[in-house]
Amino acid sequence: MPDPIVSALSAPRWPDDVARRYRELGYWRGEELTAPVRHYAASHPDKPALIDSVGRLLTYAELDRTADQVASALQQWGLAPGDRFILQLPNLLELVCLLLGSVRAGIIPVMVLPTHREQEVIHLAKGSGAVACAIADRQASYDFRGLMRRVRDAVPGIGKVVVVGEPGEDDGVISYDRLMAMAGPPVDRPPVDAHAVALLLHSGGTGGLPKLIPRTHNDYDYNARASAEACGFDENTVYLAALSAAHNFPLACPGLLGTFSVGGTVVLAREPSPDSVFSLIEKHKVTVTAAVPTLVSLWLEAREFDETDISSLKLLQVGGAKLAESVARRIHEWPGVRVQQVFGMAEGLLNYTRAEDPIDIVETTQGRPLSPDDEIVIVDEEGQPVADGAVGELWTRGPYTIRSYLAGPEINARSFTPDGFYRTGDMVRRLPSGHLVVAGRSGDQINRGGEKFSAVEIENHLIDHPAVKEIAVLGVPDADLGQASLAFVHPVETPPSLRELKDFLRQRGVATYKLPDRLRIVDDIPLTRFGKIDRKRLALLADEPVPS
Ligand code: OOB
Repeated sequence: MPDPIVSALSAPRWPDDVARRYRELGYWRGEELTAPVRHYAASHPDKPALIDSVGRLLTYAELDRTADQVASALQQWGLAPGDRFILQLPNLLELVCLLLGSVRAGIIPVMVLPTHREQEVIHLAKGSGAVACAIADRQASYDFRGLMRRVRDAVPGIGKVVVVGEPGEDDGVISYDRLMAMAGPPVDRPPVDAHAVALLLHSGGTGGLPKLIPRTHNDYDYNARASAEACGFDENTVYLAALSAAHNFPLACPGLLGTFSVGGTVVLAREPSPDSVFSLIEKHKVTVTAAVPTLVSLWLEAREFDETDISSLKLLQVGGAKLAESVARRIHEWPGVRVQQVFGMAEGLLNYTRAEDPIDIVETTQGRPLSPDDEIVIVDEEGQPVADGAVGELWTRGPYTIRSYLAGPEINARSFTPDGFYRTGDMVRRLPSGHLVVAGRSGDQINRGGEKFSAVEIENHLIDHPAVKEIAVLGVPDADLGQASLAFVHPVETPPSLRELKDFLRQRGVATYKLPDRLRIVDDIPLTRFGKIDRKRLALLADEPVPS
């Protein structure tokens, strides 16, 4: 019987006539995603392509050669084109080399965040049918080898692990250096089909755990290249990846891949603390970086006491969660820095404010679509278009927005319309200029400082806690995070403490950012007439003062 994941990965993703149109319009170039690195290796071999936080540097020629060596080594190691390969690494040179090398070899990287734990990694590993993974030995005192051992107990199909650092003694585990020693001389590989899936991203999650997002060479190349153009990137761009490069925003919006598409230089920050970021900006004359609003607030605060020379910085992209106008204005007090709002999603659609937009548009909207062929509809609860300027749910399709998840038919039927629009779950309104303003979200997704997760996922765990009779988790406004998570618990008898609930989730291997920030004990959980948690009434309850 054919493997259902392989069949789903090789299914056509856009209708033939639509795909033809995107090719004719030049959005899809038919090139492999790493082609720009090859191109600049030929034309500008000595240009710095990649620098990490400890100053290791690869020129375009070196990066291109290393990507080829990784491709060869992965094949020698036993991976074949089409195999899925989990990358869970901090922002290290090796992450970029493994990513480019696997894409070149037709091996499909599965981008997993370093903050993910057993629950998420096991889910993404099973869903992708992964056979190998790459991790760091430790990051910020957390031991990823232990995590991977537990993941492999649950997903025995992961036969191979490559560790950047100390590999340990487990079966099938080797160090990055040993992997690279397997590389053979360059070989002619058959050309990669640009319509094929190049990599798998993951969604923030609604209605449960994250979903896998298949991005093709064609669409992701366009995503990165068109973004670079819209954001004014060129060969003088020095882009600092402060956020985890496994995330779509720093990876391709325009991020690393957008910088490579114009022959610029990428600098990797191992962690996004103000000290590390400001000193990297000073040292490498960084011109642009990207952050979520909570991180920007942290940088703004730190800047009050900081004297590092960051005058090279010209553009600060902010996205992932809504940027408050007041914060946008504070950034504009930094000399020479322009803000760009980015409202994007791993599923595709990207909205950017542009350099030529008036300042109030930049400070108060989340931008307008990247592509002339991004189709946008804003609909009411019946799926009918709302009046101009009214708030509704954003549906979209276009040359870099997926038509289906790597998931079962029920999930896809819920997430996409029959004519291929992705139902984003984002509530927006559109200005006459085409700029979108994000008004909130429908459904159960919580956006905690840019890190998204499904309330339902956490509810499904906490209902198993012995002290919990009924449970609901809700995103509530929070001055620092934008949204914090509040757990409403109807207890069996003695109410559990917040600490107990957090420990319970931690023991189950749930990522830390998903643990509830606050707890409210209640006598019952309001339900809709369909028996679902009534999140609207809960939001009203959340606003009420806690009874003393
Ligand atoms: C980015 O991607 P994801 O997949 O982690 O999250 C997507 C969701 C959106 O559907 C929206 O709910 C929220 O994050 N979001 C924003 C936003 N940018 C994203 N909400 C309000 N204002 C914004 N500027 O978060 C992402 C992907 C590419 C570029 C930038 C962000």
